[in-house]
Amino acid sequence: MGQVVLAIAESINIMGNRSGNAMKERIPGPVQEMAREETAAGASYLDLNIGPARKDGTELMPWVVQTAEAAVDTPLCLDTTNADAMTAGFKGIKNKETAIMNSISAQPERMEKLIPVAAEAGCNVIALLWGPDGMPRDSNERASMSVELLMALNEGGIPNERILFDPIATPITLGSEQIMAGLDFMEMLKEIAPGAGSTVGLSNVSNGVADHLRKYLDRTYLIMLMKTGLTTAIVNSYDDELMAICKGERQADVDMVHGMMDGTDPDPSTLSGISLQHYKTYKALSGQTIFSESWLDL
Ligand code: THG
Repeated sequence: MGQVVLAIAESINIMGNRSGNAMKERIPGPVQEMAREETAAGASYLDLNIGPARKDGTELMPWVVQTAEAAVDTPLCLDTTNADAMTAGFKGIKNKETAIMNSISAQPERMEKLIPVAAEAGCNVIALLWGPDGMPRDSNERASMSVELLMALNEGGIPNERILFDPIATPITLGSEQIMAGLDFMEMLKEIAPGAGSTVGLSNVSNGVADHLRKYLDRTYLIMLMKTGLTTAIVNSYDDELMAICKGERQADVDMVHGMMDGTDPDPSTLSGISLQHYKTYKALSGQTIFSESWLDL
């Protein structure tokens, strides 16, 4: 078995077909079925994403938490931008210490409200690189924002071992430079926050790309991030191939892509199937070929 990435399953969310309506109507069945499916697929955490939930977040988050906990023992990842809903969710949760707070960003009012809640719960925290003016623009801004978040979290009593940094992945449609800059930051993070973990919402990279093609980008991008030591990833656990990569079952593909990142260039005529998909997708993600939706056919 090779390098492993803990999977945070993303599909229980307010935008989803199956889960969205169930959450709004408070119907436990679909949420619990999905919690069992994601767990069976090998997820280490279940993301429970209620979005901003402006109207009823303080009721909805505890309901989703308790509904999931009644079905599975899998650790939960509470995902909302509503700080009051997050606080309410951690009040009602059974397994606080194994849970993840998703997320605390570098916005003063979010840090002030949520750091004490996380410290009290003793949970893990995703530190999201998102500030008062949105996303950091370059690696300097990323570094200073991560230091700012780290200091505030440490001062609030949350040790590095409890923090997962999320550099926020950018879509390939915005260009490969941004993607490679995100990977550079992941390397810097080891020195900025020794002992801290990391996470990335993989599907951000394929945002805006035709649905049937998205999984190829997400899979290769995960392998690229693994070279930087990524510890967790927010994934579609219904993609078996992606889960196999997370579980360390695709070491040959991992070795090939990591070799390409170090400058080796395999002969594509010796590749086929999934390894050829990784080869072509790496070339597009790294900017060696120009990205278009026909990148796999070329
Ligand atoms: N970082 C952190 N948290 C995050 C993100 C991140 N939470 C939200 C998001 N990004 C990750 N979650 C999802 C959930 C669903 C989808 C993508 C990301 C998704 N769903 C399919 C769709 O919309 O086509 C299917 C929906 C359905 O079930 O119908 O793409 O980056 N910290």
